Amino acid sequence: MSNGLRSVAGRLEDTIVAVATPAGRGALAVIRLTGPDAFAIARKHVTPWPTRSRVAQLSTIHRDGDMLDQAIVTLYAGPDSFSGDDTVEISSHGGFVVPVSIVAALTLSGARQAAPGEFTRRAVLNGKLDILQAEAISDLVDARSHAMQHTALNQLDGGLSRRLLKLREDLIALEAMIAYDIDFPEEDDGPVSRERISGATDNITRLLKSLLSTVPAGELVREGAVVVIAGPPNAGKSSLFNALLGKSRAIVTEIPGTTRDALEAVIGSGRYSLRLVDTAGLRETVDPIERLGIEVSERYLSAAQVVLACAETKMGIERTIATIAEKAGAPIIPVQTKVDLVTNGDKISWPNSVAVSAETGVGLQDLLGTIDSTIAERYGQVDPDLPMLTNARHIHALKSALAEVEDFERSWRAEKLPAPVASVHLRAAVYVLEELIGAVDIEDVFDQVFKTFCVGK
Ligand SMILES: Nc1nc2c(ncn2[C@@H]2O[C@H](COP(=O)(O)OP(=O)(O)O)[C@@H](O)[C@H]2O)c(=O)[nH]1
Ligand SMILES: [Mg+2]
Repeated sequence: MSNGLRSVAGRLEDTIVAVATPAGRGALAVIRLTGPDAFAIARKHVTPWPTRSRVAQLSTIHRDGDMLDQAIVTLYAGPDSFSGDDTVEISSHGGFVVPVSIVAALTLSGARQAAPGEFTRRAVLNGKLDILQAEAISDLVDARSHAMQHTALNQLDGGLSRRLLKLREDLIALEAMIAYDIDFPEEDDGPVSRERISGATDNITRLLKSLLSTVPAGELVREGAVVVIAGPPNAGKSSLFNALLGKSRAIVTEIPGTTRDALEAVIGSGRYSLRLVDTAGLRETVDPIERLGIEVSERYLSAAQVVLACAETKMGIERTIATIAEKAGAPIIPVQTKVDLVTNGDKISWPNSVAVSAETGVGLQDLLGTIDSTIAERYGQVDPDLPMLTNARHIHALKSALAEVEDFERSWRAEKLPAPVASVHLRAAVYVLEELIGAVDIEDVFDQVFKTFCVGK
């Protein structure tokens, strides 16, 4: 099936159409039509036809004399459109009937239903976006947290692409130095100094490593932070879990029984999405944690980014912390539960502790804020200038590029391999980057050799 889609999606001469908004009841829907015949096809159904590109026009949408809607129609003449081709955007009324009837009319006049992602794919093929930016669009649509939103927007803006293009240029320049060394060893200037080559190699290695250093933070952004709720039975953990789900404006997913011993739900509240984990219940066990009367999902404890140590009393919290501290490397937030029942004198106030009531909602917002800042403090300290790696494809490519550059460096320093053989690793690293950004052009190396070294002198 995916092959079938790909072969259809490859046909650039087709004019494609789709409803860009989710199906269902809604005030408006957006229908997009793009391709070489977009204007000719739409014209049969839109009256009056907009006289200018990029100016919204209220028109009637019709089919065979039948009125389908009154809608706002905007033309984008290629190449100044998202896809690069002539594009018509119709903002119609929403709902189950209107948008579909308009698409049907356009299809009968020659447009084809777009395959998933086909508008963006065209944008890439027409050079409007690179592959990384196209991926960013999908990340933006899938974003479950502000952090993911910002990371995707940075990537869409070309933040990552620029870094990788620079990296590729640096690698090609290094290849050129080696090539010069190979081709003109008897030049007056002598071969390129070993220090210069080592320096350039170090720079490249450093940049690759700094990009890869964002992987843990990027993973957190993409996957969400695992927040484990621990404490004695009856402490109010499940109530807190439910109250936090209710509190967060966006419950993204609820995953019952991801493991048999815990409930997990993803909520988006602050910068990060949180994967809240509640221990489902106490079972007969020889597990020392449970024998001590502390409920916590062991399986999640080692994966936790934050642990909430919940109990009604100071002693209960201390005991919980003592039990889990050695098992969890993650920061622990002491949480006093059921504060609606606690008299003022018994309220605890340690640094970073939070008092909550699942019953009244007191402290819940505070707790979400503390979780957010704890995560940011512990895991979010990455260079804000660095684009964050959140995509497995990117991480894999940059790791292989780094491995190639390190292989080059080793054989170059050891002077074990002749330069032409060592430089094979550089070529491989360049190729990996080119695949990553979707541009493969070997001619660049030659351009660089001539440009940098004035061979004609
Ligand atoms: N008054 C009050 N009761 C609570 C609160 N949170 C939980 N409870 C009660 O405490 C009992 C145990 O709660 P539960 O969430 O099941 O605790 P768990 O065993 O730690 O998951 C239940 O009867 C809850 O109604 C709270 O904030 N205020
Ligand atoms: Mg419970």
